[in-house]
Amino acid sequence: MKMTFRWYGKDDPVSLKNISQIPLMDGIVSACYDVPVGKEWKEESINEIKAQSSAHNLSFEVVESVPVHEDIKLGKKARDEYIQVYRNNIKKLASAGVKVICYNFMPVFDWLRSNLSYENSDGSTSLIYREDEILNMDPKKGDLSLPGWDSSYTKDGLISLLDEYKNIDDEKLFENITYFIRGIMDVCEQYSVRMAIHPDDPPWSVFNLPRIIRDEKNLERFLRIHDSEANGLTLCTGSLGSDGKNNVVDMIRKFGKNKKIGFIHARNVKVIGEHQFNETAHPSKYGSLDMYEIVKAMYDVGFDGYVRPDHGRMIWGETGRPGYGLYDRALGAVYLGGLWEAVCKNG
Ligand code: DNO
Repeated sequence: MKMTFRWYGKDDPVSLKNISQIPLMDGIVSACYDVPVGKEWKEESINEIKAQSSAHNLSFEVVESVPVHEDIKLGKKARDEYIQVYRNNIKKLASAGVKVICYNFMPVFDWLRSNLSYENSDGSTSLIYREDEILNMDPKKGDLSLPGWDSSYTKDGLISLLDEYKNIDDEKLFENITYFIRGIMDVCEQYSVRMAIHPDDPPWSVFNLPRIIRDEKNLERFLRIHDSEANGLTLCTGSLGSDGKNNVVDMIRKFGKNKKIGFIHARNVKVIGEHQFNETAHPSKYGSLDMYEIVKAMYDVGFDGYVRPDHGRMIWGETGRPGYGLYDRALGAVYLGGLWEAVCKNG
């Protein structure tokens, strides 16, 4: 496995120098974050990220994300143009040496949390999710400010977008994702790029929006759309694991064996109740997931893709982008690397 770290570019308070000093780090995961969804990325910008990371001895082989335009998810007429743009972006990224593209197919909102700085008893802060609090916020009134959300929507834009989804149920969304995948796979195969879809986070419907990338059955159905290494998963342990019914270890064994996992987001999460969870430090002791079993499953299936520690808590007085500070993620990376060394040595 190759250990990576997400880097948000020049404005990220976590520098490439910081990242390169983390033990066991092979590369970064990044993107042209300033390009609006549905627009082509510039070769110069992609190459700049590559040059900057190489200057710190870090590879740049994973992009997170190339976002999918809502018209594609909605199955609107303009989707063909946006798919063409997506194809062009895949080609440009492949030419710069990118091997894996992480993306998601969540309508409107990316990941959702009710509190971005919940104070733990030791004074660290975590991201947490309480569904009752989320449902008390009204996205149409603009009282929602969420970590993974494209905040460039105007209030009116958001209201009409949410209305458009009234006609989209799970089946329709599956139809639209099928159209998208079939529209890009030839380019991915030709350029040896692996698409790695990120699970919905949390993996259930929120605000009545359909969410389909959420459990083993649906992941299997998604993978059947096009059976190839180019059509794979970002196995995010924390997203899938926030639904106690998902068995993340089994999923890694099942999908990893068939070479369907290109990228793993490894983090722990403590399920508190139905649709309630806290993000925790990475070690098994703190959450509901057994990180040793997760890493063992990766090893047993011969996983040779990319891994990154995922959201960390804020510790030691650090401030910054929710979930994406330096310290706790760095501890997570080294912990995961330690587990990996142990399972490799034990065989
Ligand atoms: C959250 C991230 C997600 C992820 C996208 C992939 O921390 O894991 O925002 O990047 O869903 O498109």
